[in-house]
Amino acid sequence: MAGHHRLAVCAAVAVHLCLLLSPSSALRWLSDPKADSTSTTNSHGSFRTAYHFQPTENWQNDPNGPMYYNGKYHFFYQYNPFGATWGNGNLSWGHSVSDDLVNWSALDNAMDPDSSFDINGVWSGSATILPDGTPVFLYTGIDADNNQVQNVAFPKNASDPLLREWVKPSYNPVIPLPDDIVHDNFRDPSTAWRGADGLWRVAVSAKFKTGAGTTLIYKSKDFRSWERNAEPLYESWVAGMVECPDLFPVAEPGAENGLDFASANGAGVRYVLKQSVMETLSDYYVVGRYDDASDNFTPAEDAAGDNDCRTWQRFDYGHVYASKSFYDAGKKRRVLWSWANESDPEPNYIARGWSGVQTVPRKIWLASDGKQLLQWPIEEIESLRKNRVGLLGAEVNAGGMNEIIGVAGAQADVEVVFEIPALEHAENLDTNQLLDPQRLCGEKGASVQGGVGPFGLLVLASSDLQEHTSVFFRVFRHDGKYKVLMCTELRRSTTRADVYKPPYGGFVDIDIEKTRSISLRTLIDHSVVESYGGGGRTVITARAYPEHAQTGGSSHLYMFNNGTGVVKVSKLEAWELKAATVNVAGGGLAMVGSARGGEVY
Ligand code: DQQ
Repeated sequence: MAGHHRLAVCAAVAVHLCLLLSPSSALRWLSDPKADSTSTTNSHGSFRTAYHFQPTENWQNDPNGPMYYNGKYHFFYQYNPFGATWGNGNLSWGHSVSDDLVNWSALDNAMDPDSSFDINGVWSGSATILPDGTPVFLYTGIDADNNQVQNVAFPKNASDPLLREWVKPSYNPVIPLPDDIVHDNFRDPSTAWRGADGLWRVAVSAKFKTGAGTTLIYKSKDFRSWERNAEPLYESWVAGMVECPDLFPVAEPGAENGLDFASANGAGVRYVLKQSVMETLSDYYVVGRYDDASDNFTPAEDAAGDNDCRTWQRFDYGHVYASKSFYDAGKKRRVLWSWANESDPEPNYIARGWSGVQTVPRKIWLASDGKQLLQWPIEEIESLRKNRVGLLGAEVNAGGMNEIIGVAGAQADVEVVFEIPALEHAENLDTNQLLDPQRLCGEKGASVQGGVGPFGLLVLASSDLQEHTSVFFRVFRHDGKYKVLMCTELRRSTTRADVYKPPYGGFVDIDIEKTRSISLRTLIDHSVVESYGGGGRTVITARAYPEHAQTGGSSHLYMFNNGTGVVKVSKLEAWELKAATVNVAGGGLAMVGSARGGEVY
């Protein structure tokens, strides 16, 4: 009760998160004797990321054609070589290569808008590895009449390990605009796959002139002549235009290995269909069955019954879009990329000279319940860890906050496991509140005292705590069961008023009554806060622009608990992360011979 009172008084006077400080001496920190003191300094400005993928400068958006080819990873992306906005140039495909998905070397653009069938833009598409090992691109071109058409491109020299040059045959487009499709809503071919009949299939997003959003299937034997199926793979009258479809098989529930279409066989194989919904700028996926005889996809659960993909699950409840996965034949896993746009005003990023990052590549696999995907940062990210601090058994008292000292908070990786000794204080939740977790996170932010939680991390915090981004859980009771909410709240992330600072939230599908604990991993990278709750069941990526970072202040990291009961911390490990070599001048792979202007290796 005393804690409750002090918080209430505090809330009346404070302008920032109002939590009571408990002495950090309650915690026992273990420093890694191998601690590395090399600099993590980010030399590109305070919001520029140090280990998330970015081109050297300018605008990027969707991930395109990621692939593993002859021992190297290739990443292509929607790129405007002429500036930091999407709209002041016709888009190209940027291109970088990597040995480890962490350190990247920039190459010349793979494709520029230089042909009649893509003169107004080389838009999104995918790579497919043919049975002889050669890669091929299918992509959308905006043609001279501003129609969207689908084109093909091949490597000029498939024995070049860097696949520097790509050839677009003059017979493009291979799939012209159909009569029944809206001219500027026909795009984003998926990775192609081969059915038992030996024909290739590709999924393409479209909007019928009648109004329905759809995903069409085209079939081909040679990647040149394509014929459309009468039945779409997906169609909805309510979800609007869907973009960037991704269809892929997953291994049996709980198995972490990935599958590609060639290795997925048998009636029991489950597939995932992902759609990017233009109206909400969010990605949704569902697990289901795909039959390559009829090219039908049936969601395992279709609660709404009208194919409304907005009712499916989210890869990420934060600020990401247009994700694309690929099968990594090197490590036999499926890896997901997603674009995280800026969320401050355009003049700001024009002034910075760059816009858009990619989330850390994530391994994805089917959870043991068979219903949802689990996501985890690829293990290679751990090669950047240095200066570990660890914590042996601690408690964060009601109203408590403890600083995690010993790591630079602007470039960090934090893993923490919270144990919840008692659940009886959980707040009640009504059915309406269940429907909108984002709104719930806004109403019940970190500063609103709860029963069980909110507890979690404050990251990118200024010394005076005026600025902080909170990542936290809150446990509710609904209908005799417990529900765990995960939030990332940006209201106090910066004192600047011109930034989009929403709350983000999703429920975590765990039985907290049974586990009595929940994990949180947060990757912090200057303007990115990427958090994995419940072992990767719920993921939230947010962009933050703390002013203190611009004025030379350091960023701090805290654990907090603003519930009425104690929360135990059974494990905490935090690392500073070194800067990766991401398309920086002078930092490329030794064998990269030619590169974009100004980046000579
Ligand atoms: N971005 C691309 C389109 C795609 C959209 C254009 C999704 O191909 O539909 O940059 O962000």
